[in-house]
Amino acid sequence: MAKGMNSEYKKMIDKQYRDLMKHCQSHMEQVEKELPEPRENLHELLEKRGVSRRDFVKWTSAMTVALMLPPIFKPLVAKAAENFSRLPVVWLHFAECTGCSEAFLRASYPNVDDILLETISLEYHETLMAASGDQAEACLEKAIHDFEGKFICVIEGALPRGLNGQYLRIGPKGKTGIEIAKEVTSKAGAVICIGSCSAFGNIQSANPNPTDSVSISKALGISTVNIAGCPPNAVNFTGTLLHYLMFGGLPALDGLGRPIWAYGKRIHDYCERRPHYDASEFVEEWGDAGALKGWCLYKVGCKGPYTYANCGKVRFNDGISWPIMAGHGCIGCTEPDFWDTMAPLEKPLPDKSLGFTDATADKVGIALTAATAAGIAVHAAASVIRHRNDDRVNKPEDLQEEKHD
Ligand code: FSX
Ligand code: SF4
Ligand code: F3S
Repeated sequence: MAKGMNSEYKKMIDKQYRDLMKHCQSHMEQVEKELPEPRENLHELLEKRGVSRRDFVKWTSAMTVALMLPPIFKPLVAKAAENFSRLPVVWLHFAECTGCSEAFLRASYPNVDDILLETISLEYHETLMAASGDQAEACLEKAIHDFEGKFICVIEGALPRGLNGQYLRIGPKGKTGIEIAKEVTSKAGAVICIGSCSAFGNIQSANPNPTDSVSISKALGISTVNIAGCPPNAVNFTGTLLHYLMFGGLPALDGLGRPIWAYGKRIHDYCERRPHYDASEFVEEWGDAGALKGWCLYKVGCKGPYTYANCGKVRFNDGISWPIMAGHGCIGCTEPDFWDTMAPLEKPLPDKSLGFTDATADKVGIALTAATAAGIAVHAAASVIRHRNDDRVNKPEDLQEEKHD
């Protein structure tokens, strides 16, 4: 009986994957018809930058797994990567440090993700484009006109609402950040917030927040995909764009608008120091014997148990290291309001300050892991383009309430 049920279940799963694959293939054919030819030949570029065919194949397998797809999708992931430079992107900067762009550009030994990001068809990016003033503004107007409904609007930075938005004026016409953001996002196919500033407000909105800075979703009342982190990891952005190219929709998101495939588990779950936490081996103060032995940083302020992100798995700086590996606890930079809620940075949180103890944090982790296991449903549900006013994503402020309850 149980055997019969298993084979029925397997048949059902196989069928769902076949349907998903058909959807993906037909969407990618559509992309090839509708969007301009790739600007770059990815394989030539990879070769030029010293990335071998074998590395690309390895990357394809890793990305397929990361996106929670079975191995049969590998050729489609590779195809989507080849089409990466077809996707028109308009990249806006508001109140931030540009560390997010920097983080994506500064790879000394670029991997496939870094090279893919270099190929994006950037129609407008204030920091990188040669044009300035009226010329730059004309580029922006042309891009949103030519690719209306098709381009991805990527946003770095929070929006100051104080003084009617006048803390931030940009360009020759002196438009406020809020005016520009409204204009551009209303014509975009999807809005992706890069970094915790645009996603949640970050340091700009920390107490006492004199400029009344808030996240994009709060300032404009729209839903956004939030690639959280200060700065975020390039891999999480690349994977999200690949998903968009493959399925015509954005991946399943958690209640804070973060892709579950990248933010579904806690830092604590991926941490190489976790065995020391479980064995109660803690660094008690900086530079002590425990620090030299690589013990757990919880007692010197690590917020890994409260923070959802894959930093330990994907790492930074060409995959070399990440904060905890470098010897500093996680400060919770992928969580909303972390400057206020995770402080003090060098001490553990009193158990009740986030409304849940470590035991309940574990339950949250388990619930999210269960959600990620439902991979097929995830992709199927996300196969419709997530439009601007889609209300399936909670606003960050709702989530704050939810999580802290
Ligand atoms: Fe914010 Fe990004 Fe931190 Fe900086 O632009 S997420 S302050 S790394 O640069 O927005
Ligand atoms: Fe790692 Fe921090 Fe968890 Fe310790 S508390 S295991 S250092 S994430
Ligand atoms: Fe941020 Fe913590 Fe990762 S501080 S970069 S979420 S390890």
